Amino acid sequence: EEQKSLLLNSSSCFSPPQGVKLSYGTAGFRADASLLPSTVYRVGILAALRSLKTGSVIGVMITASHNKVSDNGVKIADPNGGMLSQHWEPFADALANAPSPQHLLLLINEFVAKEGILMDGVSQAEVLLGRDTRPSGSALLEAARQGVTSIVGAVVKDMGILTTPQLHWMVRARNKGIKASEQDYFEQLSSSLRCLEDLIPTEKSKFDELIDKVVVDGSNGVGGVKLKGLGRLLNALVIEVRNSSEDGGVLNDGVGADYVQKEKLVPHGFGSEDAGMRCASLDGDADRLVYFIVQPESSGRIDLVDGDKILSLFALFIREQLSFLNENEGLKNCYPCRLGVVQTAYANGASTNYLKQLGLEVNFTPTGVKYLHEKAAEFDIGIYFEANGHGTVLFSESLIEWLEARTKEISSGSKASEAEKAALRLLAVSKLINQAVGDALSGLLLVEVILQHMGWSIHRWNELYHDLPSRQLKVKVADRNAVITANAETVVVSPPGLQEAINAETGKYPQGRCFVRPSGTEDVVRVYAEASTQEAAGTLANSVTKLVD
Ligand code: 16G
Ligand code: ZN
Repeated sequence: EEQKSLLLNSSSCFSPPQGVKLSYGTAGFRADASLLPSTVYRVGILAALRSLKTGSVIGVMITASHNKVSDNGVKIADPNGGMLSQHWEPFADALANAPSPQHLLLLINEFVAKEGILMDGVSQAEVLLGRDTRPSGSALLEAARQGVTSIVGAVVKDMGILTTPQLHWMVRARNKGIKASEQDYFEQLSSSLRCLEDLIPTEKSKFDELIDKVVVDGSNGVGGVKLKGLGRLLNALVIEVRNSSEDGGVLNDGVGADYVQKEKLVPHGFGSEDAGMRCASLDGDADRLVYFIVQPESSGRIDLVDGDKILSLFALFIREQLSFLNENEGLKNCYPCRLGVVQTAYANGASTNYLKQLGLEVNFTPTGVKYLHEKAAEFDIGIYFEANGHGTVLFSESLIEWLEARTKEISSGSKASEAEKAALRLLAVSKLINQAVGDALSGLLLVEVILQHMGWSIHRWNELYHDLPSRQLKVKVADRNAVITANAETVVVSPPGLQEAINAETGKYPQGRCFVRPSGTEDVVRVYAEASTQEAAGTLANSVTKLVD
């Protein structure tokens, strides 16, 4: 009874927008911020129920990532710090679209019964709330708080302004019983970085001759501010941050990883004076990272070093450590480590070829972090990246345990063997790189220390392979969901005949590759084409666009 009146009262303050149907897409709910208070309130309820169901801390992040500043969004972090379990997504949709408080109550009652959630008033639930720098964020955070606390026994912890990966990290840490403040996050990153720096082979540490700083575009968002905080804890690495939220520029406007990757143009705040420098760009909530090199002269063009190349760099480094690890070791000391990489159809074909040439197992999933993450978790070390710069490296529990045991035997003072150093490095990587979700800050630190380890400039790194020219287009259609795909979005199964037509077109181009898929975030069908020249990629994309239209 208490529960019922609590819910009816609080939900009457949050009426859903008229005539809008919201859906929990690949990145949670996203819309113009003015449409979202009721949705965020209801996600608060959902998070509290999820916490009751799992007996764990749950996270709610308020962000619209790389989208424009007037948009906002909300998504849930599950107990392990990953995305909300997919089987709860339909319930999220139903809650968000319930037309009245009575409907809402009915839905909740049904769902609570179906999932066997204990609402005895004694069970405790805890939800961590975070938001990015969007001006609409504080009111929406308040709505989330109202939602959570409308469930009896549920409490909120406001973690303030955070990057998305920080919130996911905190949820994961809390559920492992580890301290989970921002300070703890910074300390874990900086100490594992230091460990990797200390293990750089001396003959390779000729990094001083290279440019010793990285210049980072913070997309006028939260990432830049946090990176400055983190940077103060680092001793060797120099990070110059531009386009931080406190610099007054507009979030994601002509800046940020999405802009740099899609437009292949220099972001605001960068210019020809930066030509040849090692530059990087974060997106609005700092879960994407790309690097770039400004071309000389004022063309505004860049050489993009995208998520595929970050993945290749990580794969190369990890493969090297694994080979040291098992070199000259008896069977007893060998760990049969399964290394796998995961990409989407957007991965440049040249990157896939490169990875296969390294002898790596390359897997493909549909677009969206939840799919890549799930696949990568099947390996002892699973590296996943989207070309857009979202990705991370996952380590299995059993490998971490083995590495911990292996490194415990190393007596301090004595010289560690190559195998022992490799084990120490891998363990440090597992602590540095975010195990919950792709994280631009930890990704950046790992890229930087691997470049130092290799003694490589960004140019050397960029030369690992040459991207095939590609072109992306979008088509507005009456119903994007009429396009149904299979095989990790590489094949259209409906409407009939479309794939055959695409094949016929693609066959006309040397090294041609093309696929179409409905967007998960916009009301469009996307077309991606690759070919041996930029012109050919453009023509192929154009002609396939006409087939879709
Ligand atoms: C979301 C996804 C991102 C994906 C993008 C594709 C998460 C956290 N984010 O931003 O991974 O690349 O959608 O958008 O999963 P699209 O479906 O509109 O092409
Ligand atoms: Zn993002």
